[in-house]
Amino acid sequence: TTQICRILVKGMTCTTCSSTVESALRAIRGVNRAQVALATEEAEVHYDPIIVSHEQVMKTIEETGFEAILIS
Ligand code: 9UX
Repeated sequence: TTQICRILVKGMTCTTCSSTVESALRAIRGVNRAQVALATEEAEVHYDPIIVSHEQVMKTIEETGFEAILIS
C-alpha cells in the first residue's frame, strides 16, 4: 500500500532549495516518490506507511533547514 502526504515547505527561495528537499525526501527508506514545487511551496510524498511515517518525512524536511506544515 502507498500513502500520499502533502506538506507545505516554508522558506524555500530558489530551485536549489527545492532540489535539496526533494533529494532528502527521495533518500528516505520507504519513500517511493517525492516532488517539491517551489512555486506552491508544496511537497507531495508517496510512501509505504509500514516503513516510514509522515512525521519522519516532516522531520527530514526540517533537517534540511525548512519549516514543514502538514496539509493532508
Ligand atoms: Mo540558494 Mo536556496 O543559497 O536557499 S539554495 S536560495
